[in-house]
Amino acid sequence: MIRLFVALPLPPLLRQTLALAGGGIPGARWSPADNLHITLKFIGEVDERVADDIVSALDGVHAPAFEVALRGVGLFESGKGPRLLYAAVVPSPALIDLEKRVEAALARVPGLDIDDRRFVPHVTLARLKAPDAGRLRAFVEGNGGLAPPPWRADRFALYSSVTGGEHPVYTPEEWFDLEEQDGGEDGAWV
Ligand code: 2AM
Repeated sequence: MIRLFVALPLPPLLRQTLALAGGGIPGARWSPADNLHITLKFIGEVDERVADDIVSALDGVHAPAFEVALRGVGLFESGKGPRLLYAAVVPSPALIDLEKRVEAALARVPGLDIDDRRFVPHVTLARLKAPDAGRLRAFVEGNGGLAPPPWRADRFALYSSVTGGEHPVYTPEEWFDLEEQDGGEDGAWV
């Protein structure tokens, strides 16, 4: 069995910058730079043969390359309080379109039961367990204006995830190119 998810990578320099901004909140487990990405679809544990079918399905995803931007930070809350600190991703039409195309491709793979949670594009900066409330608030307020330079997403990947250590280890197993349009505007293909 292999644990998989589909995601957009972040440029290495941006990953380093975000990782360096972390720290100083007791109760926060910060993502290492290598782990920073934008999940398009979480798949979960599948058999290796199903993984081959997933790669074939994702090979059939055709979508344009597009600009991606991060804007500010936010918190996902559970009944017990904040669980996850993230950098928000500007939800451009092209990004939402890509997520839909990935979802549609995976829906055609027999034996997959993909979660259909609402797509809230984000980059997980830290997982939280009883975080220091004052420090967390200060971080969220201090980074409300986070706006690093946008970058061009020109490929996405099928990542494997190995959990159990201090941090999960994410490895791109297959890359899928997004397509450059000749002289066209950014945006969803019709
Ligand atoms: P998260 O960072 O918001 O927790 C690999 O686990 C990636 O898939 C993570 O970015 C994680 O998102 C995302 N993911 C989505 N649903 C998940 C789930 N049910 N279990 C684990 N990871 C999930």
